[in-house]
Amino acid sequence: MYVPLKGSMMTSGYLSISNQTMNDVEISSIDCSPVRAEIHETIVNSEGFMTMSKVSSITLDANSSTIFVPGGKHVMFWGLSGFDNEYLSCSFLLVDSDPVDFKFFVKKRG
Ligand SMILES: [Cu+2]
Repeated sequence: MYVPLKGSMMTSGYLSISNQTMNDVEISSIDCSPVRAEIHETIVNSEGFMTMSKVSSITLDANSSTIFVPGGKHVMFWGLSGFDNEYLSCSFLLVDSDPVDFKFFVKKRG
């Protein structure tokens, strides 16, 4: 993820996730508190405009992976202006399973 552009409250983060278990895993949401974060997906609507919307959940089949990329799935963050740590701790909340903790590496711009 990148720190927000100057004057912007929002920024986005990208990652890849792999499910190395024998079971399907459903990610219901992300928690990066105290930073507000949501899983989003960029979609092109019927008029050809790019919009993004909150993803209600992501299902990862057993032994599969998914990649968050610009123009696709991403994590949206709010209120990070002035954030000065190298990492942001987050966790994915799973349906029927314990949360998975991980860290975003926070890149400075320019
Ligand atoms: Cu977004």
